[in-house]
Amino acid sequence: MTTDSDCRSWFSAADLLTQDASAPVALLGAPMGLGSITPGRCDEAPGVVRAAMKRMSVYDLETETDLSALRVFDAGDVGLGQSSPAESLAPIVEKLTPLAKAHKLTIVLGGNNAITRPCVHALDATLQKVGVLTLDAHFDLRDTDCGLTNGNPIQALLEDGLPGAHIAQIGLLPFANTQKAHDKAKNAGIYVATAAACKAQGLAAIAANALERLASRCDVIHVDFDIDVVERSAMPGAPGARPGGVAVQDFFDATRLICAQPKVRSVDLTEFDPSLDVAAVSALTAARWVCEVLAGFQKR
Ligand SMILES: [Mn+2]
Repeated sequence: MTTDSDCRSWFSAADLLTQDASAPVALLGAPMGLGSITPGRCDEAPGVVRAAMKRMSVYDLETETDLSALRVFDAGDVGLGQSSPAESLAPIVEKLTPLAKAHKLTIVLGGNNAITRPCVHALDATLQKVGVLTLDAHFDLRDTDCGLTNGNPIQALLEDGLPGAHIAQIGLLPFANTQKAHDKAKNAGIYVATAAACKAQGLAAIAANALERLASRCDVIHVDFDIDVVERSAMPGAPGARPGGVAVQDFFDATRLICAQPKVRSVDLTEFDPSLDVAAVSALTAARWVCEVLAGFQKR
C-alpha cells in the first residue's frame, strides 16, 4: 500500500488543523451554552464541528479548489465553564485578541450567539474601526435590561458604542422579529436585507453589497454566521431556524465570497445545538461552512 492510498481514508479538513501558531488562519472554540433564550447545548458545538471536519475532504471538484496546503492553528476552546454571557466577555476577548492580531483570519466556533459581542470587541477595542455583518434570521436587538442573552448581542454592541452604520444584517425572517427590533435597526442606520430580498437578488450578491458598504467605512470586519439563517428543513440543529430561511447552497456560496474579502479578519458560527441535530445534517453543514470559509480565504 502506498502512503497516499485513499482506499480507506483521505486527507480531511480536520487534518488541516495544526498546533503551529504560524498558520495564516486560526480556529478557536467558544462553547457558550448559558444565556440562551431557548436553553440547549450549543456548548457542545465546537467539538462536534471538529469531529465532523474529519468527514470532509479538502478538495472542491466544482471549482477545482484544493485546500491541502492550507493550515489552521487550532487554539483550542476558551474555558467558559458555567459563565454567563456577561462573564464571558473578558475571557473570550483575552484569548481572541492576540489570535486576531497574529492571523489573517480567525474562525470562532460558538457557542450561542452571545459570543458575537466579545468577538467584535476582540477585533477592535475602540469599536470605531470595526464593521459587523450578520447572516441571521434575527436582528438580535432585544432589550438588554434583563441581561445579556443570545438575543441581544447587536443591541449590546450598539450600547457599547458601535456605530449603527457599521452594521449590516442579512437573511432576516418574517414572524421571527418584532416591529420594535425593526424600528431599532432603521433608527440606528443598520443595513437590512430580508430573507426574501436575499432570495430574489441572491444571498451572495446581497452579502457583497453589504461588505462593500462596510469595507468603505471600516478597517476590519467581523462576520457572524448565525446558522439559524438557514431554512429549518436543512438546519434541524438550530433552535431559531424557521421554514422560509435561506437555502443551504446559498449559505455556502455567500460564505466563500465573504471570506475572500481581506478586511474580514474574524468569523463566528453560532447557534448550532448538536443535541437537536438529525442525521448529522447540521454538523455536516457546519463542517462544510468551515471548508467554505477556508476556500474563500484561499482566494485572497
Ligand atoms: Mn442570532
